[in-house]
Amino acid sequence: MRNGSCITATVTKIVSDLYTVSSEEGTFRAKARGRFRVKGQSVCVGDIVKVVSEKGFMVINEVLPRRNSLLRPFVSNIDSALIVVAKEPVPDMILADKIIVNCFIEGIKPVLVYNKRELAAGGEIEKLFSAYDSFIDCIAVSALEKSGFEELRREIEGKTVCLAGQSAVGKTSLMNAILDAGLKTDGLSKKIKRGKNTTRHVEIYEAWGGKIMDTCGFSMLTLVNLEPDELKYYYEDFLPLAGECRFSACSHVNEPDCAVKKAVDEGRVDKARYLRYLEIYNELKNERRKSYD
Ligand SMILES: Nc1nc2c(ncn2[C@@H]2O[C@H](COP(=O)(O)OP(=O)(O)OP(=O)(O)O)[C@@H](O)[C@H]2O)c(=O)[nH]1
Ligand SMILES: [Mg+2]
Ligand SMILES: [Zn+2]
Repeated sequence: MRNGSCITATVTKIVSDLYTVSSEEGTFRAKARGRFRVKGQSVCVGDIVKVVSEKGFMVINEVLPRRNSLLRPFVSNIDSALIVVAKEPVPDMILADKIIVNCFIEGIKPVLVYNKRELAAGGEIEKLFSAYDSFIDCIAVSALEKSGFEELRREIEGKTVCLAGQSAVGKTSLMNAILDAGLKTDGLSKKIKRGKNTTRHVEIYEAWGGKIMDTCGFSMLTLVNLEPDELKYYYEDFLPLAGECRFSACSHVNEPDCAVKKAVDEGRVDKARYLRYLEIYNELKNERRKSYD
């Protein structure tokens, strides 16, 4: 690239502070100007950026406004998040519920993907899906057997998606199976039955007519900038019932004549999901209290 020339490109890979950007002009390695990190606005995979050529280096000097973004995984400008859970490690559905909330806040389509389905006992996957399939797509797949891939392809074709979830659920294994590649994967730690955080960077791959981001697994997620009483707006399974609660501002926690609680009692809303809602609600309350102390 000529010195001083400027291009618009997409960030497709970040390894520590080395960025890969792609544009019609080609694929380049770039660095980010320090001020992005200073302002707390770091660059993430999916960002559309302006890159200038300076003395033989490519430098990212502007991040264009994001259509949407997630902090965990840290990605932007996506259509859907494929939230991967598996037979092992034991699914952390609080984590999945929080990712779903963040997706709805950001206008991203959440999809629940159950991997390693060949290990699951009969009825196990259906039971887990029954709490979600009224409001999001749920698909069961196996990276090992390459099964459920027709449904998976439908979620990817023509879209930009990210894989999201705990370590060792098989995000990179799915990526490998889709690409027929040999990216690094690893098993569960025998001692703690948890993942080993094998993938250490985020990268976009192109396959099946779509763009797929493989990301780093995580186990902690704090919902930021959300009031406890706003949480209910991001529970699409509760929304149709809210009109029947006695109080229009019902948060479905302690209020009398709550239609959501009634639906839980009658088995129309999944009880475990409702109990997780209460747990997340209380977590938000505690966060808030702490910030006033
Ligand atoms: N039985 C079975 N094992 C699988 C399947 N998919 C992945 N695995 C195994 O699960 C382990 C973890 O897979 P990874 O692909 O590294 O998981 P990951 O989600 O990318 O993990 P991080 O990169 O740490 O976030 C590996 O030992 C895989 O071989 C599957 O469909 N069936
Ligand atoms: Mg991985
Ligand atoms: Zn209510």
